[in-house]
Amino acid sequence: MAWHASVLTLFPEMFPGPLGFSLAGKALREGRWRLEATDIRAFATDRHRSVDDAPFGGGAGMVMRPDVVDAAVGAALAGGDPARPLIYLTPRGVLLDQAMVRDLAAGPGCILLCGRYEGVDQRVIEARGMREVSIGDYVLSGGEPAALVLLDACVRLLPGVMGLAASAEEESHAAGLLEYPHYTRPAEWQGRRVPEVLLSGHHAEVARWRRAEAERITRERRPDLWARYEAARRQRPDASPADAARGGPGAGITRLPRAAGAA
Ligand code: 9D3
Repeated sequence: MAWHASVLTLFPEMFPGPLGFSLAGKALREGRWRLEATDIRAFATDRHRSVDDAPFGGGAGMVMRPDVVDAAVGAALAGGDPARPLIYLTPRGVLLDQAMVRDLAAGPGCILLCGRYEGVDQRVIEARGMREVSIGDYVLSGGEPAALVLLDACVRLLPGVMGLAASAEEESHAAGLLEYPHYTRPAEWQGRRVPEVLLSGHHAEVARWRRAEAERITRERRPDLWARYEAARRQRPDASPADAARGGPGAGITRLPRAAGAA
């Protein structure tokens, strides 16, 4: 069976959205994965089709009703492999990372619940054993863009979506560093020259320059990744950092041992 994503949302028209284009869109049309967006409002029971209500304890905003959300989740579970993980996208969730993406992509698919308003009644989250996931420390207006991000990250890892060349190259970059900068023709553009070493044809020097640039950029921009990279290098001083960090592609980076204290 193809990898199966079910999205529960008040805005089903947002899907497939950007996932209908490029690699993900082609793979969707080829049947390499399947996407359904279900309108949570279809599970409302009262004549006003209400999906939310005021928060107990007072305060601003509205909360999505547990009975309506539970009915939508039940329908999604019945419409596919019931072993698919259930994920509630919420700013208070655990941070999405490439390890989670890799695990999800390796499974049967997922059921994604997108919140609107202040969020979903906590009891249905607990009753259904949902995993709460955030895509980063910034505030979105709803869970839908987060669902699109999570799905994009998973779908590109499915067999046959990216092609062998791209995935092999990604594996070989297994160093735990941000990428070095890229250049193409012309060799001079608006008075800016491409770094001379890249025109030299000296493959070993090109490789050394790229490694040095990747390290510099990582040190400057991502002290967190840099610390892990250096720790991995200290652990196996005679191995190449790529060997020390082996395990698969990261988030434009590559995979490293978990930082101390990480989940
Ligand atoms: C005023 C308190 N807000 C929490 C920071 C309430 C709130 C803001 C935004 C509740 C929900 C949202 C909508 N965001 C998401 O649904 C969401 C999200 C996000 O905002 N950032 C990062 N990841 C995610 S996943 C879902």
